[in-house]
Amino acid sequence: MIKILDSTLREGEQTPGVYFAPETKLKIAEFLDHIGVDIIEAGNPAVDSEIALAVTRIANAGLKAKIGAHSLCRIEDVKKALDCNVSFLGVFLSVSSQRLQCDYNICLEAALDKIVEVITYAREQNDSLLIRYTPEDTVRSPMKNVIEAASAAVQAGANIISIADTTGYTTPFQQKRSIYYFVKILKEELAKRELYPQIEVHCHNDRGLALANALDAYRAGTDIIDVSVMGLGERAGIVDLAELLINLADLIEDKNFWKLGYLKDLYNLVSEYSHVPISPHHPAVGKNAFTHYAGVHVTAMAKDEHLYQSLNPEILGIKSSIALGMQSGLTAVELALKQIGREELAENKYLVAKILKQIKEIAKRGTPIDIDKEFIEIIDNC
Ligand code: HCA
Ligand code: CU
Repeated sequence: MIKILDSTLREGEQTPGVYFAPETKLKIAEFLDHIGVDIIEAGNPAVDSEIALAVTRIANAGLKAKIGAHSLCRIEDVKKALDCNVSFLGVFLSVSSQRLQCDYNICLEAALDKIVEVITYAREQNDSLLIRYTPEDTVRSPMKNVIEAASAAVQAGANIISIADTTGYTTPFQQKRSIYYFVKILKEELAKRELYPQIEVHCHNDRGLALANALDAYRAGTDIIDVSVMGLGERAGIVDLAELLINLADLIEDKNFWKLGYLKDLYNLVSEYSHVPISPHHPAVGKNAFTHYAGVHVTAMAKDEHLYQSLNPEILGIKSSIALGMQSGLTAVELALKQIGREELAENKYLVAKILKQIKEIAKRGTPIDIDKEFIEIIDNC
């Protein structure tokens, strides 16, 4: 069964301007736990003592999900992470040629030594800790380096190797540049060495392909996929939690495995505290995700919702709705009258036409018409 790692509290908090207070983080973590996320990456405790406090609180909150800390590949940082009582530790160190040369100024052997030293240390501290090693910027690193680093990490005690598309470079249609290829090759090469870690993918959205790449990785047999609420993260962010779950739910047997009904409240909470608005046309959770507008659509929907919906809004705890405006037809007015409990007025065809004319006039201002408020005023004026 595919596992989900949510990184709203770590990668998501790397969105410029975003800050979540510890109590907000706990609330977000509780929602993620209700939904059925497997791992919650709660922060990098070495960044700030308040982050360490939040990670500790979440780790001690008795949630079902594994609670994880993110850490540079340094013993002093790993110590801070383990002090938070986490059950998951993610350490990262790039083995790309550029990074080894211009940044760390070390050779591959020295990088491997560091990886082994840090992971051995973490494993010695805790037998049951889930340890992930990420060769950051995996997909732009020489495959040979990635295989060496991953093998060394697993032999030192890592359970998971994450393939990070740190810069959103992969694309499903170019074989050697696809995450599908990376998952397959890495699994095969490690299996040749009799190493069988879980494989995770971390897809950034710089090219708008994060979700496509995550699904490509699923097809290749990845074990874990990283996400965040609203895809929050550095630059263009990562895979969006809701978008991934509605797609995976179609592919797995138990359609109710994830409790998607909590998504909307979680998104509203994260949007409120991150000050990042939810796009109205965001799949599954946006205001318009199940709102029907043009006359032809609304008339068809009144007969059978499947005609313009391939997703069932009920699994998300949402009801489909209609919008009123320039594109509306008479059916929309009749449905809006029903919505406000005045369906008897729909008998008066002359009145319905007059209301529609009025709606189209108001629509020219270019903002939505609220059925439960402004529509009532329109009726009163007709
Ligand atoms: C970062 C980079 C990272 C790390 C992912 C990981 C990436 O912000 O530190 O450690 O698995 O995209 O490579 O998010
Ligand atoms: Cu990232």
